[in-house]
Amino acid sequence: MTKVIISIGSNLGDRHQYLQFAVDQIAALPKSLISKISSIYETAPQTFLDQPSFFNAIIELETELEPEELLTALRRIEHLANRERKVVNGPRTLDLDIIIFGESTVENDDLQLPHPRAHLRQFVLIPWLELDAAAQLGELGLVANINAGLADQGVAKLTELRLA
Ligand code: PH2
Ligand code: MG
Ligand code: MG
Repeated sequence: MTKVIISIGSNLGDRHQYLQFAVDQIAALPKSLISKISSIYETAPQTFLDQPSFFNAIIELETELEPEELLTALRRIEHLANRERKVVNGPRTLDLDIIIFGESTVENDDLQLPHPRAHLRQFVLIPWLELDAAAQLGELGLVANINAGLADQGVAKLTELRLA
């Protein structure tokens, strides 16, 4: 089994429902078991700023799938959630990104692992730290140290909503 960290995000429609849909679909993947789910965080949009705020969370998955098989499965789930690819980094019902896949490094047009922008994004780092205070992001080292070096990006834990 390989431990995988998946970032899930939504900023269109019922954001909570789309994140729960993602959890349910990921839980049903073959040869895979969800081991941890973070709280939901409401997060200010990054990169492309003129869009609604996101709900983000992190899932830890134990899987025997290959990275490319998992990527294909996650894209299918995005598609099932009515995901449309209109604007790069723009609004989406559901975005599922593999952040790390065990200690694998992958570098091709479809997939880069570890995720090449994860170290810049508190909407990934903060919920990940909730699951694992000792988390490591490949060669960049401790997630806690990376996160401490970033300026505040407006990531707020929602206490009234959760994923089951
Ligand atoms: N995803 C992006 C771009 N910007 N900002 C937040 N807060 N959350 C996201 O999930 C997000 C984003 C591209 O995938
Ligand atoms: Mg993304
Ligand atoms: Mg994506």
